[in-house]
Amino acid sequence: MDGALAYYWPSVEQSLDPAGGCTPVDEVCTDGIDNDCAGQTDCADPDCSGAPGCGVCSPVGATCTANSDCCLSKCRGPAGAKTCR
Ligand SMILES: [Ca+2]
Ligand SMILES: [Ca+2]
Repeated sequence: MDGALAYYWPSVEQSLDPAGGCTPVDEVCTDGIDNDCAGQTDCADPDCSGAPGCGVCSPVGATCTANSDCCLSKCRGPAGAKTCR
């Protein structure tokens, strides 16, 4: 491209790119960036469902093995049959 186009290219390129310059890559669930350009960032992105650190938790009544499994951090009951309370 010649000098004039090279000068204007950044703004032209931006207008041509509907994602606003976002280059889709695999979502990284902990960086605060919408890596895959899908509009949801980190834990809000379905790609991060179940990812470590995304606060996926079991509701009351669900089976659990540790307090940290439960939204309310209460995993109670006999061994092997614990449920979130
Ligand atoms: Ca991300
Ligand atoms: Ca995303």
